[in-house]
Amino acid sequence: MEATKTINGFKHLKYTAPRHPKELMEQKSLDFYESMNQRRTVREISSEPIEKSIINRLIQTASTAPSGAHKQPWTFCAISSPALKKEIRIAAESEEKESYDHRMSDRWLNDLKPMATDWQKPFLEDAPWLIVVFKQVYELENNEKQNNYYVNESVGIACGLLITAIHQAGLATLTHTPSPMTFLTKILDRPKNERPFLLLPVGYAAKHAYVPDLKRKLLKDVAVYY
Ligand code: IYR
Repeated sequence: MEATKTINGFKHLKYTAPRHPKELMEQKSLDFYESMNQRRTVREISSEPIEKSIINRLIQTASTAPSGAHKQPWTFCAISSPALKKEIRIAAESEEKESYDHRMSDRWLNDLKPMATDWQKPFLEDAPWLIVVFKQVYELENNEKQNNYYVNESVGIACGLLITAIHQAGLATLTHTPSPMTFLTKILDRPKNERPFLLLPVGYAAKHAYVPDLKRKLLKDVAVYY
């Protein structure tokens, strides 16, 4: 079989998926599930430094995500500057205080009680790195706006891979979505085609970190077989 072929004038490469014997597949899928089942949203992050080379690789992993028409409509802003982290914390806490005090419904506040969250976000300064993920809603082609495809799905999948990569590196994160989060566009000086999508502080879990005693839904409650 040829190593390459041409379709619509584009080169395609022969693909060989890595294939495992059945028992190894059983073992690897079980091991990976058990490892991922240990992932927890951690709100207390240690200030212990993390090498930039690690952050680079986590972002490279996230950027392997599939995306609509392979547009890869994402930008990962990695912030370690204490001054910028402080600026982000001040802006986020100001929005969060308004949300907790006035914008969120009683039902919402009640649903958050098990998570023990409030408007204060010390992890935005404690974490050695903040990764702010932006989605690129359109591209500029010859000065014309061209919308990207399935942007939320694509960037959501990339964030899933990022969270997975962070966990498997032995680090902790949480999905932080201050609302509204337009202040991030300004502080990070992002171009007009980008919108903030998710903010992930990255670091070691603090030694004193506690997480709520949450239970995950069982397979029978999340899967339907036909
Ligand atoms: N964005 C707020 C509130 C919040 C909302 C949900 I839904 C959560 O699962 C957790 C928090 C905050 O970060 O505190």
